[in-house]
Amino acid sequence: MTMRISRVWIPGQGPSLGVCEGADVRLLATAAGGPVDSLETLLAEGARTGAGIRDAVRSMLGRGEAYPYRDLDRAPDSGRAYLLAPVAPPEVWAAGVTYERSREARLAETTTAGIYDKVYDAERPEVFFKATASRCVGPNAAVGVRADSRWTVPEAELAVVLDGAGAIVGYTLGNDMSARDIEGENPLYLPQAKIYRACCALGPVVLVSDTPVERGLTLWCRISRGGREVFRGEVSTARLHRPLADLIACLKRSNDVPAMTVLLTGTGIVPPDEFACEAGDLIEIGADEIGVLRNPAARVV
Ligand code: DO4
Ligand code: MG
Repeated sequence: MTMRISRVWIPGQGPSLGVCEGADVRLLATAAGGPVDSLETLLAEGARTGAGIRDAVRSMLGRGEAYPYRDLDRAPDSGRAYLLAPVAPPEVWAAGVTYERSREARLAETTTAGIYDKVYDAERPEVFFKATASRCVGPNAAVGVRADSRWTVPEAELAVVLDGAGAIVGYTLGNDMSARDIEGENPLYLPQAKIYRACCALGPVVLVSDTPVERGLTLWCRISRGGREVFRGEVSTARLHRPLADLIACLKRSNDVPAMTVLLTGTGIVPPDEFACEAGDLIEIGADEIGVLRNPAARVV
């Protein structure tokens, strides 16, 4: 059984969690009628009762107001209700070169032959620090293209939300915006290619599931310019070259994982080498089970 949990900005109140029910999002409310403001609060409630996150949700449904999802899926405006990133992660980490397509793309951009081939098959995966909550944006907010990059692309990725023990709380979609020119010039520039203002988009919801879903999703990415599609690609997560459990285990090696850490699992969709993202492009990343994460791109200085 699955459940899709969103986080909604409510004017005059602040963030509130909601659950997708058909075409609506129903807000969760405590017994006292107050909002449930984060996934962390929900997790703590599930742990307190011992019943888990889904039973915690069930006990909080029925009291909250319902909003049509399509009315929430709009650009942030504090005067109206809208979708926030479903989680505010203290840390976002990302795995790299986990799909054959990503390996190919890195080989094309790099001046340092050999490193991407080696990491694809090595025992140790590439896992790097990507972002903090302050550098992440939610649905419909602008995602960043560095002012000093001429070749930036979105990377559509399955993202997992982890608890403090590193167990999977749920799944969402992530955009690991990447400056291919900066990364390609010298691998030591990877942090600059990857970490900057609005470098990561997350959402639209967190999928909570009884069973692992990470091998059975089809992720797609569409980029439109001036209302016209300029790129579309898709990949099955079955093509992920490493078990997700191995990526999480690597992240946890000699490292504490704060609750609500997000791990991006790498991209299997890369636009052709001649494509560079421009301000105003609309980037959509989707999976049937999770929804569509839609963000315009903007230059960040
Ligand atoms: O080594 C570069 C980053 C790779 C990456 O982000 C990916 O494969 O998704
Ligand atoms: Mg990536």
